Amino acid sequence: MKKIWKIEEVNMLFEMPFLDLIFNAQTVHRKYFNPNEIQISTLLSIKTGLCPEDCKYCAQSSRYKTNVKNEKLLEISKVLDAAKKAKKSGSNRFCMGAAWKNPKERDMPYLIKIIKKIKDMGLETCMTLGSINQSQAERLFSAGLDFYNHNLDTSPRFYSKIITTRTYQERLDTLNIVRNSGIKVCSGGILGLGENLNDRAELLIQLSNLTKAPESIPMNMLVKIPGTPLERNQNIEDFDFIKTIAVTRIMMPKSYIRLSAGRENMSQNMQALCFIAGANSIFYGCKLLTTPNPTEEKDLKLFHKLGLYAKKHSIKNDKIIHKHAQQTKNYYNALSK
Ligand code: SAM
Ligand code: DTB
Ligand code: SF4
Repeated sequence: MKKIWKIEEVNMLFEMPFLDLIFNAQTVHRKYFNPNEIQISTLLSIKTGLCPEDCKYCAQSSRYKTNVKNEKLLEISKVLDAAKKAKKSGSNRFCMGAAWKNPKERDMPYLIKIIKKIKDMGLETCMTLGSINQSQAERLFSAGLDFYNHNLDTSPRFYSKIITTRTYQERLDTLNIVRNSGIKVCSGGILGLGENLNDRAELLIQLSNLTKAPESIPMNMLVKIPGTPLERNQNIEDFDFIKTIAVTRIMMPKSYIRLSAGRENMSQNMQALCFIAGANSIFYGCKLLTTPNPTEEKDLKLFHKLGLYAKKHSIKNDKIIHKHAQQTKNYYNALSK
């Protein structure tokens, strides 16, 4: 039976000595996952800027004067070129984001076409388009959409300090619609918004208490965007971020946890600790939606140092990762005998 987490239990996890918490999280992680395998996704912004929403962290909200160059819906050929490149570099999922409150009916044929074409390339597909209705979700699912990303971002209490143009309930409704349509759910949050420990615990409770926990949980560290109200926020402590990953792993043992925005400002040691705490997915490629991400070369070097390899990696020509994948797979198979 599904465990319903209470706030006191989650707070107890956060209060555990760091090493005990990490050990527990890694133990849980090994029950369900190969600890050396990382799922990698590539992101592309298919419609950038001029978003009517007021998310205080976002470079793309029309309310703030940021350095983002606004762009119309990207041409289909450009989206497909980016997907081909992502596949070639070893990603197994292509995630597309649009700065919308919700997709309009006139956008549906475009979205359906790119999903079909990208699926034909043998890639998994993910989209994040804001709120969607049941009929849209069903059509995206029929086209082959594997995942829909819509983050709860933070606790219900703190949410209204960050976003006023979309309610928390609307987010929960969208997640429900996505779940019922058959599309897999990708939902997580951002740390460093100014939330307290209780807010982090409440966010994880909301995620784990959904009808079914999200298959994919992106954990973002705030990227401070000049011009947004949060540009001068205090940094979150590395250990607090790592602890949140560990608690997420314990509460949602079967979900992929993605180390998402913010890796550009994380040391390799910090990222390694996040993997030990149970993170097993990253965004791969030098750009997120509008901000920089570590280069593929830098990430491959990190993978090599840690003996990690990409899930269902399709990098046939990359000798480093291919050889290493085989070695780590053999090692893992030997261990689990
Ligand atoms: N417009 C769509 C939406 O909000 O659902 C999709 C794109 S939106 C950029 C996806 C998520 O990225 C947000 O919910 C937030 O969690 C994360 N995000 C956006 N800007 C960020 C920033 N500056 N730092 C960290 N995470 C960010
Ligand atoms: C998610 O949770 N993080 C990604 C993805 N879902 C769409 C977006 C991160 C955006 C970081 C800021 C930017 O590049 O504009
Ligand atoms: Fe718009 Fe999404 Fe940015 Fe919010 S996070 S302002 S909805 S693009």
